[in-house]
Amino acid sequence: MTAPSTAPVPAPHQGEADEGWVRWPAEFVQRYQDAGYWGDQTLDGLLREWARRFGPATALVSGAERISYAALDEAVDDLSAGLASLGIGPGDHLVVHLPNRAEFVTVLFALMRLGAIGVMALPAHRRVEIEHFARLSGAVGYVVADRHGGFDYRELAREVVDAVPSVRHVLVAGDPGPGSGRGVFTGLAELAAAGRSARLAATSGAAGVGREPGDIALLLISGGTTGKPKLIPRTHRDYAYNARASAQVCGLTADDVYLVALPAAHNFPLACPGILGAFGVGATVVMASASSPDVVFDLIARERVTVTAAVPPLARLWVEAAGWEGPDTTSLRLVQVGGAKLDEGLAQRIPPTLGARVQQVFGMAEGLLNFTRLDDPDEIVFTSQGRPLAEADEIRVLDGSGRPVAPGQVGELWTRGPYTIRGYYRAAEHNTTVFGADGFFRTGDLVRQLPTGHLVVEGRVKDVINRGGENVSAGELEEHLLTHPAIALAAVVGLPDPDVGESVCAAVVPVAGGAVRLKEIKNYLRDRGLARFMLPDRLAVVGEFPYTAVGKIDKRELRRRLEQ
Ligand code: OOB
Repeated sequence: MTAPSTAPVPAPHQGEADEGWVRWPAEFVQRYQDAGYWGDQTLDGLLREWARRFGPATALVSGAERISYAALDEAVDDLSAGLASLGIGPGDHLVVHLPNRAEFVTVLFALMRLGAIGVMALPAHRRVEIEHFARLSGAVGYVVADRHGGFDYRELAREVVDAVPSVRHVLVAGDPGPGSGRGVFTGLAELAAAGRSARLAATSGAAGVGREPGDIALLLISGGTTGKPKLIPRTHRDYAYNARASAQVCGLTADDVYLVALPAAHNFPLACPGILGAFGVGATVVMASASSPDVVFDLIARERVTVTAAVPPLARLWVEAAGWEGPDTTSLRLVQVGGAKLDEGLAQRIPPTLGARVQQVFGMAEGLLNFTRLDDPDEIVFTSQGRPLAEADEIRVLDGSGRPVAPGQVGELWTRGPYTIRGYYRAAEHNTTVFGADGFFRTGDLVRQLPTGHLVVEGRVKDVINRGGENVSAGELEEHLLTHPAIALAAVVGLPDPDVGESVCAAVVPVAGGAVRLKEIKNYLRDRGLARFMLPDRLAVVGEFPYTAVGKIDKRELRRRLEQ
């Protein structure tokens, strides 16, 4: 085995400055093509093929709309012609900020068909994030819904247009509102209608503009909790593999009905296998306008949903609500859970309450995906976060000085592979700190690998609290706290302390009617055999945790609140 090189990249690669992103070296392109990971089609080219293969089958259900594969492909042609009439074309960036509705899908593919690039903002993002995405990408357009979840996105759009001069177009799903009088606001429906007329008048169809499968298809947002969110360039061919292989691991077929309960713009419901993986096999995708149990259970029963994906706090909500409501989930066969550590207790409650198998997914927008397999033993499914998707995923578990840890020991996960990026978009400086010279990506996740190859996530490198020189792993302490019968949710954070640098604060949400006190918790943990230095210094009992845009517990925000 060659010694892993984790030395920082000395300087941006040639070409990075020009293009703003890092392509795979030629040797790897060859390798991934030869091994069959990468095909020679763009994602919108694949949509054409799916329309031919699955034509009349239902591709998409959103509210009262049911759209066949053939109609979806047509709608994408119409919209892309409309976008082209605004002067939007190859290499243009647009921030796409849509909730789960049909337009999310048509916009995504229409942009690809033009060679334009969507930046996949999440509905919960607000002005600070959107302006950051728009500036960083040099966006010419901003695509929003009129209103969603009690928020008027057109008002936000006005602020963004004023603040970021490159943004010339605001495209609105629904009512473009009074802002349309100022010229920059256009309704997506009228744009598609205009595009349709133009297409019918033209002698030849508005064909794709010839982006290559190795070009950027879309920019995902990093889930990272340090600094500003990064943009993640995913190419057509790496993302197509991502979706296709994920669908295979889930045994997805044309008979499946996939429910998008998480925000569609997130990698998990978009391509793991999500929307793109479902389309690839001719399955039906159902958009949930909200992820609440009432909305989700209604859709599962009405559409006979077979597969869906959730983050752990959402899965907990569903499990608890199912206990009360007794929903009809007889169609459901698989619930994927990922995005944050799923505790074993919750994992075990999913099959009996939701009537489906659980699959743990440990993934990241940067690429690497790990899945528990459908035929893994329960023990593995409940206690591990899965094993890598691809044979060609290279995994290294390294200690702080870049040396491999002994098998089974905890270390930081580094990875490289056919769908893991080689650099963030327009982030040459930051890239030198998180990508090794050999292209390995430093995930920041602490893991240990089981003899079966499955990974167990033990926390984040930065989520270790240094209390006077002693290292307390937040993730480990959280797992112990969660075994306490009165604790529903736990998050451990370090708070500034004049004496020891950082003190250990356990924030907990008690179970309904549950009471917790620091002294009793410490006794409980001590009885479980925890060392004295692992015990929390403070206990914060809260009614609710703050959540990130995709619904993970937001520790940064929690820390900020606790510090105040
Ligand atoms: C998914 O992607 P991101 O980019 O929002 O977040 C990635 C980070 C990982 O580096 C890890 O720290 C954490 O989220 N994470 C997990 C986890 N899945 C993700 N930590 C523990 N257990 C898990 N199962 O979150 C994402 C992307 C694709 C599929 C699923 C999740």
